[in-house]
Amino acid sequence: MTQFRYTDIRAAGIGLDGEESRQIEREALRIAHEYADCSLHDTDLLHAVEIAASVLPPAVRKALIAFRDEGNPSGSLLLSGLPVGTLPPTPDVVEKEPAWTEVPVATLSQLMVMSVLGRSFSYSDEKSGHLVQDVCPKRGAEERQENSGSVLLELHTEDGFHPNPPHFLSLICLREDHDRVAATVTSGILDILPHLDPDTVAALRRPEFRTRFSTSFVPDESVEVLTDPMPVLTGPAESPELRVDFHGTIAQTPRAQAALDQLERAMLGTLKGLVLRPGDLIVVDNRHAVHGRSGFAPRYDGDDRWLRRSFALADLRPVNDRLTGGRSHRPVVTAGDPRLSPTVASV
Ligand SMILES: O=C(O)CCC(=O)C(=O)O
Ligand SMILES: [Fe+2]
Repeated sequence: MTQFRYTDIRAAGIGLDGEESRQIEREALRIAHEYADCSLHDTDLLHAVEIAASVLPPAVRKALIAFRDEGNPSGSLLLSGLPVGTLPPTPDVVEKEPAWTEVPVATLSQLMVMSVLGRSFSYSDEKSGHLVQDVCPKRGAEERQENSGSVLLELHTEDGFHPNPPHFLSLICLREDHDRVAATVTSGILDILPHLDPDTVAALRRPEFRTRFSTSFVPDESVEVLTDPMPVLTGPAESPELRVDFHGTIAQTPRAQAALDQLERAMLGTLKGLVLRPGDLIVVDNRHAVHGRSGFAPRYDGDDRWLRRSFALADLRPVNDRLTGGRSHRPVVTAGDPRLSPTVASV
């Protein structure tokens, strides 16, 4: 499988007009000027962003507030027409990743949107703890099941292996892929619950699934670390929360495997998505939806697909003692962790 089949959601997106977009751009440039020497993790900068978010059009704020509090069946929300500003070439190696001050308009516009949904945060293990991270194809990483790859990225909730996965993630598009085929897709648990039989739902609620930690979250990449057995679905019957990665979640029993297969089939059958264009921003409700991306062909010519991603938590208080360097979550697997012992970590 190299492509997903999905219903296009562009028409359901909320568009900003030129004047609305220019107003956001002006606010972003003002903050960028005032905080030019600061890290994005700077508390005063983040407060300035949150205050500036009042410049978002009321219809956009209302949609974000409703999405934050109630969600929706598909678990995603699309905004279009956000400003991205003047852009440097698409980075293709980690060392060349631009500082936020080189992409101030897109970065601060995205953080304004996220500030309506929650509190921006990151993981110190990943992409140097950047609060907004580049998502672009990396030479040599083509086959990886990570956002630096370019083969089809299988459906997943973000960081489902982590004790504190993001509640929301957003992806803003700066550049499309050359062939305009890289579709970002989502599937919401509320959309598919009616397609699951009660035995499958019961099986998904049993702690019979282990999920592999992403290699960047493990100090020794050669060791596979898995979560303890846990359920895929938890919480209220009518609106369960979801943690799954169809590449990294390993069912521990035949009934768990059958349920996981059924869940994946149902999700693949109800995908919503689109090929993001510059100025599009998609928000994913990470407790209620999976996301993925179809395959595409990078050229590494500075004009490749380029998204930027950021995470938000509904509340920082429960994780405040685990944050470092601003809003970066400390590593959860460190050298000496018993889970790094091959006997514990092996499947
Ligand atoms: O590239 C995309 O559209 C999605 C990538 C992704 O899953 C992520 O960055 O978390
Ligand atoms: Fe992802």
